[in-house]
Amino acid sequence: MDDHGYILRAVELAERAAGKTAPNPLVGCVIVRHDQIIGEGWHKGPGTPHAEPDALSHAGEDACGATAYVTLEPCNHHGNTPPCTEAFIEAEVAEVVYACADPNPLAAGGAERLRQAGVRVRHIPVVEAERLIRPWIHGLSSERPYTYAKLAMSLDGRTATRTGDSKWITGPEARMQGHILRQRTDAIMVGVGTVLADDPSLDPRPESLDPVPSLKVIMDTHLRTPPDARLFKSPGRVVIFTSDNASAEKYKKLSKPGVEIVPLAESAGRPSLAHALCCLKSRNCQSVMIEGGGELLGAAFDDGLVDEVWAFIAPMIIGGGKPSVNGMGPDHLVQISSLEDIIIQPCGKDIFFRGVIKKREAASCLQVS
Ligand code: AOF
Ligand code: ZN
Repeated sequence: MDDHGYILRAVELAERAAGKTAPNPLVGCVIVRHDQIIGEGWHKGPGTPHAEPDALSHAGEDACGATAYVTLEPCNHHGNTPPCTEAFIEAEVAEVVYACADPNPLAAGGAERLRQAGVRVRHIPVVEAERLIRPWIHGLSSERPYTYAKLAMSLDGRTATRTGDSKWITGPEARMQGHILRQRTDAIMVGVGTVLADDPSLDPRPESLDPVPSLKVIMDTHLRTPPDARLFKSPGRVVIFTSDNASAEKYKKLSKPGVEIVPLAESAGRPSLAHALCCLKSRNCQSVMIEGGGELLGAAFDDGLVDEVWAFIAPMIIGGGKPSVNGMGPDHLVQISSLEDIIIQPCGKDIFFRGVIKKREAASCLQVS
């Protein structure tokens, strides 16, 4: 295996903790000697060892003279754990190869510290490693979580027919992949229209997968969520963002253990989405997936609140019907949300399309309500 291959292995390891490390980054590490992997590690969440000491603990004394491949520059600070730079120096690792520089001012400077101690250091940028930490990097400078817009739609961008018939547009493979994507995010958000139309469980995990429930979030201006909705029965806490003048009686009916109702000032007749996202950040959500419906996704795009799109596109034309993204949309093409770093893959009979929104002015919590 070459340098790139070892970094990709470290990315693969880091991915195992996707959706579990907030507010920390996903990080993976492999330690290699004589072209053999002698230790593998990844960060499993706040308070647990960083990827590097995890990998070193498996390599043991063989780490002396070895090369360590890390997806992120080793940290150089005493945080929850001691600096990873010191762990490498102590283990007498000969070389450290990292894929992304650490932009966190608290922990940065690891490469320099290692060089000073006589360790060879190389920086090899790898796009898969950069993708891994996009939500975390976003979080270092934003007051809201990184947001994914998930679309499941026909080729003409519809999620239902004119009469609302919508089951199923995408196939079982796409739905399974959708569940896997749900696991990667700290919260799954839907509008109340989707709750009323589909009664989704928003269960992030099919039974076969290891369960760590994401937060289930509903945008519900008038508290129309039925108290017996399926999403209250699946694992995970629920947050309902509502208007600050929602009915007290409905509020009482929905108040139960594991459910938090957050009244927010209205913006354009509904609780401000930007404000709701900021509230989620303060509840340790690094990433949020907005699943629908078209109204909520439209508001998210209109307000410049989407960072990345995950779309499942079914090979069918519905015509008329319900658009996957509603809202106003911009007046001119120069203002549209265009995508970069595109990935397109077949997914059963459907196509999976993923892309990152090109940067626009960030909406702030302070501009809203
Ligand atoms: C991680 N896991 O595997 C690596 C990190 O507060 P601490 O001690 O957990 O430090 C968190 C910072 O350490 C983090 O923001 C990043 O800059 C650096 N590297 N963090 O959580 C890891 N390698
Ligand atoms: Zn560290």
